[in-house]
Amino acid sequence: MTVAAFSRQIQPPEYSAIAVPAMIDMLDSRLRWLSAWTIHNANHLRPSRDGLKVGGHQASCASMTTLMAALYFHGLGPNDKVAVKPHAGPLLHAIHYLLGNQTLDQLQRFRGFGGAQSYPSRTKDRIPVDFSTGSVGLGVAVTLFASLVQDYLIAHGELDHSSAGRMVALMGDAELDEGNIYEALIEGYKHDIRNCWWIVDYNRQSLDATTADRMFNRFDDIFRTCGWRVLTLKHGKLQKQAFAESGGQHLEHWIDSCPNVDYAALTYQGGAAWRARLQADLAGAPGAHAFLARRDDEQLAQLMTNLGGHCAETIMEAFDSARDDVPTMFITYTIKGYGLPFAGHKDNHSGLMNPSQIAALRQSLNIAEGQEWQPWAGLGDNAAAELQAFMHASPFAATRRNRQAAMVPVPPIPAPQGAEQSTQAAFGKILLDIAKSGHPIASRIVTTSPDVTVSTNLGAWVNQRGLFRRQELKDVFAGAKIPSAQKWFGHGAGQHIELGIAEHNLFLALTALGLAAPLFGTRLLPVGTVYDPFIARGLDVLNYGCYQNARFLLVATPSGVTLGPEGGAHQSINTPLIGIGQPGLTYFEPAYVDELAAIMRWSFEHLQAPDGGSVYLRLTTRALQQVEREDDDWAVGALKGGYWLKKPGHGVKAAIAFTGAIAPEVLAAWDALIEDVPGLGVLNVTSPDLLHRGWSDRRARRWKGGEAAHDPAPSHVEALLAALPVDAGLITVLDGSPASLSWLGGVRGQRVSPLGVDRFGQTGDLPGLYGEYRLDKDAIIDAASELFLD
Ligand SMILES: Cc1ncc(C[n+]2csc(CCOP(=O)(O)OP(=O)(O)O)c2C)c(N)n1
Ligand SMILES: [Mg+2]
Repeated sequence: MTVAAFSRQIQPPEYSAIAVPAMIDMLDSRLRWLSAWTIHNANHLRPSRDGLKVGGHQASCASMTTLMAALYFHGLGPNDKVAVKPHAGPLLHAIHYLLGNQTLDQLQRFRGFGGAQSYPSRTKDRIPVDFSTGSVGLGVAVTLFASLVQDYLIAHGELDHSSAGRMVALMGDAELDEGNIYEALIEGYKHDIRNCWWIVDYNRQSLDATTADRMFNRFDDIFRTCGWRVLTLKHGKLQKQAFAESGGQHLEHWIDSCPNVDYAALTYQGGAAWRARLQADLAGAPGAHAFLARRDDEQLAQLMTNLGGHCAETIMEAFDSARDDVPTMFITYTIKGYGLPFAGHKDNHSGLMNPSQIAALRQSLNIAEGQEWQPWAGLGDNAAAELQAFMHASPFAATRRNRQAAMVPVPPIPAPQGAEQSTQAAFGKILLDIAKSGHPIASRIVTTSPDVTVSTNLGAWVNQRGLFRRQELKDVFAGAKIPSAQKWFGHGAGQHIELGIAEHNLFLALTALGLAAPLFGTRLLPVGTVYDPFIARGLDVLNYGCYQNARFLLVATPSGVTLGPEGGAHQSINTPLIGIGQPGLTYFEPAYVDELAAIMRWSFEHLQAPDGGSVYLRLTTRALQQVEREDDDWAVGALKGGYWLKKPGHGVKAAIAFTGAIAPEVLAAWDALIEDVPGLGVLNVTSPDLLHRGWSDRRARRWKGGEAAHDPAPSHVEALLAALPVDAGLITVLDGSPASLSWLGGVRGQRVSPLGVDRFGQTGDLPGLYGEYRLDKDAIIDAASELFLD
């Protein structure tokens, strides 16, 4: 079914005696009440064990009730997905509560342990949530990338056209200040995205204050420039009718030129203040005096706050006028705190109604005391039944949200051959081999990179698999027979999504691609490459993707001061700590390419496992002499986080634990030390992250009960270090923050000499830099001596 076809399908049901806008209005009040009451209960009624403020955003909810009622029960088609403005989370819970998908217990525990989350969460909430939100801007932009993923799946024959939906973001106006919105907009234009709606709750307030007027018309320009249709819903029907009255045209002009802050303050002050101000400003305007005199204060206040975003008919008409696939931004003017006593007040972002204010709201909605949680309280029986039927007849109510996707089998991945290789080059070769293999996994891998495709060694894969473009893109250089190693042309079957240089977009694309299974029912194996230091640029988005359990392989390369001549601006230092500290992401840093091949195979399975997650590989351009393996014992350990590259001797006094590219320095130091320290062991830590997690997990399990509670098996790092006497010292070393490995001493209480980088790098060759930053053979020998001197 096309988008246009299903829009016809979702016309209001015929049976109802109540017109749809009136249904939306009833829902609007229900949502305003339930969201306010849920927050009130959490703050004022539920016993507090810690005295902490609970919080919640009654005003942010109140400005969106009409919009959400109209969107969910008139706007949405069966395949549409929505990112809800974080602070409107209680509205989403209320909608599901009315539909019977959310329990009273969850609402009563809103913001409490095990209860409904403060901001919609795919993983923590018990209702279906399409996209988590919380960090403003990201939930908006991810919908754009989700529409790109949908197009990718359609073009690859993985999703039928008829199953296409619209990716919708309900956003606060302050989210328009986030730079990631514009980065996404630019990328979206390049990729000709479609089927995306961004609906702005234009309440002209952020957290701190009323927002500045100057940007007002500029947003339209920016979006239109990027190929979007912009629909501005400034006035509701009441206002439009009033403008047509004699004298009403002056009011329209006055509203258009009224500064945001004045409008907000007058809204808060109410009818008498509106009258006084309008009488003063419109004095002498023909017909204006009579126009105002025809309304009492209450009617005047109602008229002045009848903005587009609070008028069901206006919103429904706007939705209906945008049912093609053109990306559309709706600027819907609203009042923050609409219908609540602090409407319009500049400080209302975290404002909470006090008990007498909520009681007044309850009474105004005809809700009897004690009936506060009753879903249809305040409505007559017939109206309640009709409203319920109306809601259940909507495509949204019938939609199953999370989809299941079949697993993609992962073949063995052989290690690239060669005596000297870097992990980065080997990564490129492995992907090339997969591309050529024709194995089913090859068609599920989709790669992406923010303008570092070539320099992270993805070029050969792209030569094989092409760029993804909905419209064909010729390789002009190849056509003109100009020699180039990159033969890139774009087409629907292409498997590399080339991004401009914006790391936010990389992580948003990975997030959307990594949610293909639950969102679209088709599994993709996304691989994104980036320079390791620039992970920091997209860090919040990386966290965002992991938080909602998106599955992707992040390959960050080159890394560390090993990058030599590129200098300090490109040399990553703290990324191993990010790898250790980021939940939902397993960090590996292999030294040798056979480890890399095994880790990549493991990763493709981990990306698909129900209890799996995403993976981060920290790679290097430094070519290392590969080691001769005597057996395959290393392989199991490498996938658990480490193995003894040189087994420690009995009763040995020390061992070196290292990670990654400085393996040659470690082995040279071992050669130099072995006579003085017989049996010196070398522990190759392929994943400081897995070792640390396993260690702390085991400790937690002992105390948290469960099957293994009485005798949890030792973690991998405990088993590894058990090969050493407790009084043996450890030299830890990696090209990164020394804290990434120095904790190893805590596992069994061993002394540690930590080496690593904790100052900014600089340009240089490896001997120069390794000497300066104490990563060379001599530093390792000195660190060993330090252990014995102590
Ligand atoms: C990245 C990020 N920075 C800061 C915040 C804190 N914060 C929460 S809401 C908000 C302002 C929201 O204003 P707006 O988007 O207009 O929403 P509304 O007025 O509808 O509440 C801010 C700054 C956040 N959630 N995310
Ligand atoms: Mg706002």
